[in-house]
Amino acid sequence: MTGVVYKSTGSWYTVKTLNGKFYQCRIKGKFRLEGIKSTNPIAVGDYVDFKLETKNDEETGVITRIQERKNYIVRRSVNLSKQTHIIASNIDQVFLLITVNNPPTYTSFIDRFLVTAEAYSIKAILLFNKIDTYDEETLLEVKYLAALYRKIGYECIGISAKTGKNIDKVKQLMVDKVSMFSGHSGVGKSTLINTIEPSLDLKTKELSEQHQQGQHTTTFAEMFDLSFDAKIIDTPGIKGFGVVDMDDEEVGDFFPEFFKLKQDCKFNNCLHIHEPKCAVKEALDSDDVAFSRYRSYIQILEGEEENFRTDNYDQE
Ligand SMILES: Nc1nc2c(ncn2[C@@H]2O[C@H](COP(=O)(O)OP(=O)(O)OP(=O)(O)O)[C@@H](O)[C@H]2O)c(=O)[nH]1
Ligand SMILES: [Mg+2]
Ligand SMILES: [Zn+2]
Repeated sequence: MTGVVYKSTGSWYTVKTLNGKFYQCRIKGKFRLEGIKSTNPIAVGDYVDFKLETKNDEETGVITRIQERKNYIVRRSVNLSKQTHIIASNIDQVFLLITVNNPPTYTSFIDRFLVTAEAYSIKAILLFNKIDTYDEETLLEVKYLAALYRKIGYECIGISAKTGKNIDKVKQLMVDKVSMFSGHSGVGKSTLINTIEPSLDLKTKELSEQHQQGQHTTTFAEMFDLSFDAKIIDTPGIKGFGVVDMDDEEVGDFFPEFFKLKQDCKFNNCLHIHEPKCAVKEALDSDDVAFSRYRSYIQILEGEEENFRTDNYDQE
């Protein structure tokens, strides 16, 4: 039998077959995919083959094979620096939810996220959420950031999961696709999914409550079928983002605005740091490249970790 993984809780996987039936499946013994060292061998979105077992009148499945992944998005595990955690696979696009405050999302985080999406060729869309709560000054900041990222080529939408503002635009983008929702804990991923599809009634939580417990509200990634021919993956909030290992020369290629300028640099292997006649540095001086983007680039090159604390992925 073949199906798609809709949920993974560590040892059990919820798999939906092509004719719409759900099975609880597990893996037996060691199950490793060649080439990827990950803390989880199977992720939400994976297509798997499995065989059925009946024990005590209960039918469960044993996964025998993972079909090749079209793509996947990972975050590097904090404790095991060489290991990665696959958040989800076979996704068409990823929406990054951003809040300017409550909680704050910094450009270093946005940029790391975008680099990861570029590295895996996954379309990324930026959603600036909670615009119903912002004062004029904060709205100006949203406008500034949206203009910055639009100029690079990323679609940006200001939304309110609470009032429903611009949610129709988000829905339009989702039709016929598998979308993943990502962002810090508390930015409103689950709230947005509930606004899009109220019948799902996902658990959401006030920020103050979250802090008291030091817990994320959503603890496992999960895929849902929506009523308008769309699939959505809700994920637990991520705090820090370790970009997957990549060569220094590669990093700039995942900043689309740097990549476009690269051909004008004097050296074709230019790292845009100290080299003479560097088109990226020139664009930085004339404000055609944003300083925050350049700073994120240097941080990634220097291997600086973002404010890493443990999050749910490290406990799985
Ligand atoms: N005012 C306002 N509040 C919002 C909006 N979106 C979400 N919230 C609130 O923000 C809080 C956190 O929302 P959640 O949906 O639980 O956040 P999450 O991103 O799913 O968090 P994790 O599951 O922990 O990763 C809740 O109290 C929501 O009601 C919005 O657009 N406006
Ligand atoms: Mg949530
Ligand atoms: Zn250069």
